[in-house]
Amino acid sequence: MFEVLSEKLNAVFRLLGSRGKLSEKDIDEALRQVRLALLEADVNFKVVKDFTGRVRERSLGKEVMESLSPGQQMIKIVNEEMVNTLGEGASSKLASVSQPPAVIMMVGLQGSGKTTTAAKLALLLKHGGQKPLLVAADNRRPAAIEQLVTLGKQLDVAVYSEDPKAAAWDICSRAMAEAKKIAATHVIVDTAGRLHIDEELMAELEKIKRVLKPVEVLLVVDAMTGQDAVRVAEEFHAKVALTGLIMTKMDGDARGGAALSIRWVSGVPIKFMGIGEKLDAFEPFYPDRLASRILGMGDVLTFIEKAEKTLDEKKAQELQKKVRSNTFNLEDFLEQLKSIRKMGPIAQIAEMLPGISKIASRLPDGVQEAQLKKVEAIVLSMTPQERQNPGIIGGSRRRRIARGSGTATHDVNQLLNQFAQMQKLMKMGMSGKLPKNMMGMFE
Ligand SMILES: Nc1nc2c(ncn2[C@@H]2O[C@H](COP(=O)(O)OP(=O)(O)OP(=O)(O)O)[C@@H](O)[C@H]2O)c(=O)[nH]1
Ligand SMILES: [Mg+2]
Repeated sequence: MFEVLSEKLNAVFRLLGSRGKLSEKDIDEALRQVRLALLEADVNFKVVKDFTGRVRERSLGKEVMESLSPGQQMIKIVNEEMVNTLGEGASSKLASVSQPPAVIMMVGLQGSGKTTTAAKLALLLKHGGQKPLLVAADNRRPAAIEQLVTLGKQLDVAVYSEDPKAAAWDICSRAMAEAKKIAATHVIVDTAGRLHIDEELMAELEKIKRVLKPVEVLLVVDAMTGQDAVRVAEEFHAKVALTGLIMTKMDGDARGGAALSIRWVSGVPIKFMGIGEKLDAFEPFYPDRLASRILGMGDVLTFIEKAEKTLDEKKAQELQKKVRSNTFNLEDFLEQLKSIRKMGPIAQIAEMLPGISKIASRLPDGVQEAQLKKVEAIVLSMTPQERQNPGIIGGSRRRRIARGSGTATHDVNQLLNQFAQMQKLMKMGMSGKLPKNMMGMFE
């Protein structure tokens, strides 16, 4: 996601971080490079100007100039102002209603991902214990109705559809009756898209809106369309009063311009993002997480969430207990390793981790995987006693383990040292950040 921008900003940061003191000239030079990187990523020029202006003002203030590590302070400010640009404090939660169902209307241009996203949102709600009803109000193409019906079947979510000859607003009003009948908690309405914004499309959307009285009108925008997406958001917002944005195709090679400009320019919060064609490739939008991803600080929080989902509840609790009582041993470590591998391709996980994300891109394919295998082999070559109590592993045992696992004694030493360090960290009460520490072993 936004690799080029990330890389350029990181180059600036590396330079900044290595400086002892910063002069006004240093700050301006760094900001000039940040400005260039943002403009090259197709970020709206007004957004860039505002952003660098805020960073400059704060960087020249006491908090940076008088601090011990001015470069790092400045990086912190860049991070904070980027979060601010992306919509600090914006809630990605859907509005709730006192009388269900909550109606969510999906609008957007053709091919932006409305139908797919409607299904993704339904799946997310279903996983959250809700009962969504999908409504096929795109009667312009019979295939569109078919598409939604198929998706609904796939997800086991109810879909309301009719003969495409009926008017979209009539379909919607009957869909509402159906929603009451089946006691749906949410009604997600898929509407027709056009290649361009036109009067007819807007008139239809306004009419549907009057019938549905939605709590959410979500504009689905394709992140790959850059500044066009920003313009589309402004126009839709002026006509149908949007409550939120969903950025799709964030997994593609979008440069970042749309995502970084759209909130600031339109004033509408981004609520979710689509990160793939699969129906679970969908995430609530967190400005702070995206900012740290762009800035190459890794996305520890997303990673932890992913880890938590994979680890089953009970195991997680056991683990917590062990960490707290400081009886976490190499056997538990191996268990952890296996669950980390269950989460998906290591490269994808690595991208979310601080430190690793930077080196991951430079490693040839397969090295990460090989690293994990090596650690696994070493642990498997230990006896159960050794795994439970690594303290007993002296020189001759280390040599035996290295031989048994096809590694060098040096590898075994390194693993044991890092494990000891991790235990120390855990003792210091960093138990909440377990996955990060685990992966820290491979840095
Ligand atoms: N890679 C990727 N593809 C996506 C994402 N969201 C949607 N798509 C793809 O984009 C294409 C268009 O998606 P649709 O959901 O049909 O778009 P739509 O807005 O309903 O299109 P119309 O109904 O024709 O206006 C499909 O091939 C989707 O699989 C995403 O987050 N990532
Ligand atoms: Mg569609």
